[in-house]
This record gives sequence, C-alpha cells and structure tokens, in this order.
Amino acid sequence: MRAFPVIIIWIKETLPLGLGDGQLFTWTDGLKRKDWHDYESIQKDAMRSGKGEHGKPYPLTEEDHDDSAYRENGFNIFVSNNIALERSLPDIRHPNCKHKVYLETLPNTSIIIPFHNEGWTSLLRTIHSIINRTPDSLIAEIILVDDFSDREHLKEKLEEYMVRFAKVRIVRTKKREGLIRTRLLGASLARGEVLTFLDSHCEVNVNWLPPLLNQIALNHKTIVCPMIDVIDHNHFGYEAQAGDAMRGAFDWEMYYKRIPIPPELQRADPSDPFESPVMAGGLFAVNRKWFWELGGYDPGLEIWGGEQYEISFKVWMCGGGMYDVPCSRVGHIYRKYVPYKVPSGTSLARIRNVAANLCVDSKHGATGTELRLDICVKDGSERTWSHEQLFTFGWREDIRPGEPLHTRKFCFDAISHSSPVTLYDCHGMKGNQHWSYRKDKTLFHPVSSSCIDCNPAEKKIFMNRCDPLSETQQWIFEHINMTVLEKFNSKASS
Ligand code: UD2
Ligand code: MN
Repeated sequence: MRAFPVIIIWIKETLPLGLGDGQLFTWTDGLKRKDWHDYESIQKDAMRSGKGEHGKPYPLTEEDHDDSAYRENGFNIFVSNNIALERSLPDIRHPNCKHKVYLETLPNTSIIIPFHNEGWTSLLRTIHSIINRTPDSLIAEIILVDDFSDREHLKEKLEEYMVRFAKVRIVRTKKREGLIRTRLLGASLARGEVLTFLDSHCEVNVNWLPPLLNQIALNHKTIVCPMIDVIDHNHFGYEAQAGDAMRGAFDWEMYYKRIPIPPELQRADPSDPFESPVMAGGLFAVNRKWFWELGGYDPGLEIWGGEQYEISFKVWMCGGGMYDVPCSRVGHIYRKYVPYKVPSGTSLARIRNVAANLCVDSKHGATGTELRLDICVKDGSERTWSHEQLFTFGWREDIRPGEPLHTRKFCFDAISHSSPVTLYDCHGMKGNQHWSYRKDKTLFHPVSSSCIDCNPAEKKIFMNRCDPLSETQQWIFEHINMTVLEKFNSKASS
C-alpha cells in the first residue's frame, strides 16, 4: 500500500494532539513511519502536581539559598532533594513536533552517562526521566560510568537502587580519568547500535529519543544533538536557552558559543533538523560503528573540555554531518561553579603577597577595574570557582580570574612600568597581558621590564621596577602545579 505525502497535511488539521499511537504511515520513499509519542506517559505527567512539577521553579526561601547547598555540586542540591525524581516537564517543543512521525524501525541505543561525584537526586532524576520518557524497545542499556567518585552514596547504595532497572549497568574507572576517557570506557562496553551520551544531571523531555535515532537511521554518518534546555541551578525551573534554536560555533579562544541561524539557511519548517558546525559537547547520539570509525575521542584529552571540537571536526572531515534536532529536547543543569577538583593542569588558586599576607582579589573585576589586595579566602572554599581569588596562569602566558575550566575573559593588564594592574578583556597577544612567574617569586612583565608590587596599607597593586629583595614584590602561588609552571617558564625564556 502506498500513501501520498499530502496525508500529513490532512492529519495535522484533524488531529491536533498527535497522530495516534502506533499508527503506521508509508512515505513515498517506501519507508514506514509512525507516531512514537507515548500518550500514556504524557497523560500521567499532565496529572502530576507539587513543587517543581511541570518544570516550575521551586519556591526558594532565604536559607535554601545558602552556599552550602551549592558546594558539592555547583547547583542547589536542597532543591533537587525536594522535588520529585519523576517530576513532569513542560512540553516546550515547536508545535509541529507533535505531528512528526519517525521510522517505524529505529536502531536501539546504549545511553552512556559519565559521572564524577554527582549528587544523589540529580543523578537519579536523570535515570528516572529516561526510563519514563523513552520507548523501552529503543534502549539497549543505560551505562552509568563512575569516574572514580568518592562520595558514599555512589557506591553500594547506587548499585542497590539501580537493581530495579533491568537495563542499567554501572561500571567504574580505576582512577580518575576525566570525562573524555570515562565516556570512552562506556562506549567501549556498549552493545547498542547507537551511542547516546548524556551528562549526569539531565532531564529528558517528551519523545526526545526517536527524532535523534531517526536522523541516524536515515544517514549513519551523522552526529545528532538535542536542544539543550536550562534547568536553573538555583530553583530548578525548566526553560529553553536564550534564543533557543541556534547553531554551535566558537571564537578565536575556542570558547563555545551559539549564534543565530542565518536567514538563508533557515528551514521552511523550523522544527526540522538543521546543520550545526560544532556541538556543545555533552548530549548527542552517534552510530556506534561510525563513532569508532572516527577514532572515538582522543584519549589524551584530560578531565574536561575541548572534546566537542575534536569530534565535531572529525565528523566534517570524514564526510559526515552534524545536526541539531529541535523536536528532541533535554534539560541540563548548568552549574554555578565547578565543584570537582582538577588534578592536573595549569591551575593555581590564590596569589598571596609575602609582605602583606594578603591575596590578589578581583572582586569588582569588571573590565578596566584595578586589582586590589584583600584578606585571603579560607582554605576549603577554593572550590568555588566564582570566587574572586582564583586565578589561572594559562598557555597564552596571561593571568585570568577563575579556574582553568571556566576562566573569566579578563586578564591582568598593565600599561607601563608604573601603572596600576587592571583587569582588561583578554586579547591573547601577549604585550601588556604577558606575564611570567620567576623563581625569586616576582611576577615579571616583559614588555615593560617591571614587576608587580603592592602597597599593603592601601591594598593597592601596581607595577614597579623589579626588586626581588623587596617582599612586597614576592608572590606565592598557592596550589600551583609546579611542573606545569616550570615548563611554562622555560619556554618563556628560550
Ligand atoms: C559541557 C558539556 C559536558 C562536556 C563539557 C566539556 C553540555 C550540556 N555539557 O560542560 O558534557 O562536554 O562541556 O567540554 O554540553 N565528569 C566526569 N569526570 C570528570 C569531570 C566530569 O565523569 O572528571 C562527568 C560529569 O559528572 C558530567 C560530565 O562528565 O556528567 C560533564 O561534566 P560537567 O557536567 O561538569 O560539564 P559541563 O556541563 O559544565
Ligand atoms: Mn554538565
């Protein structure tokens, strides 16, 4: 039997809620398609009520806002603990998505979720949302890959909990590997036809998986990404990202950004998949064989970041394509700060002055403002990257507030051998933003041949003629990786 494409138009007009469960439609290409919505589960979600349901913000009180709620995860775990693991979400897809049909026979998938010290309820909510909003026949397995977490709830307690889900497997790395090698471990054990990667603090939305698998079934050389929605790190409200459907891009500093789709590339139906140059990183599906043909990820990538470019470039260079799929939506908690420790890298925490015993502080650090000294933050609170006393000495040989994973885009800048040290937009071209740390503990500024000095009484930080014997010019980098710093400095002097 053969139907004509016009049938769709007819259906759109007569069945506003959807096409009807399980009904089959044959396209002119001869392939059978069906409506994959699970109307029973949609109905169940619609009936739910309570705090945080339908993705509404949880009503926060003062004390719920306390920093202790954020410390372990970088998002408010109290709120997470107080909303249902199976909470409902708003269906914020483009209205056309309700009427879309996908191949009747879709490949199945292994869902791979790396985690390092994830919160209990945020991890469980990820799993529950998958179980509740994904057709069981499409899930080959859910692989939770523990990247050497040390929190107690992620050990036996997690294994006991997951016994109720036949498809969940837990595997663990033998040492801290970082998210890239952790994903690779999951991928190497996966048996599904498709690999679907998610972060460990997500909530998948209605009918999220079929549109992803459909795109891969039509052309296996594709990586497909859902729209990533924002779960607020304070109140857990669920909403689209600003601007919603945009293309992935990056700037000259390799910062990921999203830019609008140019009008000439916009689709007639904005709910159709569109090509995107690079992906955000965490949430995507890929044919398993094609992933390995691409060489997977480079296993030399450490802890966090950059892997999305590596895989994106390989896709394009190997004759594949990358698509964002507006009818597939997954919520993700964007953290307030990175809660986990980064064992290697160019990280440095505080820069303390020997004479003053005060630290460099970037509190009022908008661009153009002067750096000042302030009382050093207590040890232990250094995990809050948003704190103004963390700095990164980067490969660009500049110094930026923030830790390496999420630095702010301002750099230490000095315009002369006697000017104050200010924060200024990083340009990555050395010059006034070029620094080196010397063995005598001075912070040297090659372009002006001077050093950073300070006035403890006034808490001022300024440039001065280098005098390594003056303690006001001696700075201690606390928690720095000395090997990295030495490598850095030998390069600078050669
Ligand atoms: C984004 C991506 C993330 C990843 C990252 C680096 C989204 C929504 N998220 O940052 O997936 O691509 O950029 O480019 O696109 N983890 C480990 N071991 C570690 C550190 C993290 O297993 O050492 C896990 C962590 O539990 C999480 C995932 O890796 O499930 C990503 O880490 P993240 O959530 O801290 O990264 P995020 O969302 O800031
Ligand atoms: Mn994440």
